Amino acid sequence: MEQTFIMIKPDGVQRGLVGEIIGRFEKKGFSLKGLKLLTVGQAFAEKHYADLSSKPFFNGLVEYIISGPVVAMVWEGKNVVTTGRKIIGATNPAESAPGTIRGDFAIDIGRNVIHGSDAVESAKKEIGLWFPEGVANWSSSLHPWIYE
Ligand code: 3AN
Repeated sequence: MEQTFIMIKPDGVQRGLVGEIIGRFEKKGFSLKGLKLLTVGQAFAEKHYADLSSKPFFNGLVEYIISGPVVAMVWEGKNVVTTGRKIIGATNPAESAPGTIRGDFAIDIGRNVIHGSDAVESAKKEIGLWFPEGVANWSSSLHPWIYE
């Protein structure tokens, strides 16, 4: 089954949005496979955002991500990468629809509360980076009520 990497950024943790965000993925029917709270260092953040290293906002982005603890998660389910991005909303909160996490809880693009993998391939890469120890192997007893 497909997996995605979701990270609640330092602003989301500081603002007490962890439970709200986890609740949205849980209530949708996705399964939590990995979860930890950690503060990452500069080299790690630069690795996570390597694709954006040429962007003018790169240094600010790295500073923001290392500024406090984040909640790193792996969620599993059918189409979880694409659907997870829909639950999160557009990158710029000014364009994210109400009902999405960023649409409901964020204003500034540089404080947009949450990260979600943008493709199955990047999800695999990010899960490998953030969870080198691997993730849990369990199956929810609710599956027959969620999947046909
Ligand atoms: P997403 O997080 O929606 O996949 P990306 O991968 O384009 O978006 O950008 C990664 C992160 O970089 C965003 N979550 C946001 O925090 C930051 N970012 C993107 N564009 C800008 C920008 N124009 N100014 C400041 N920060 C930005």
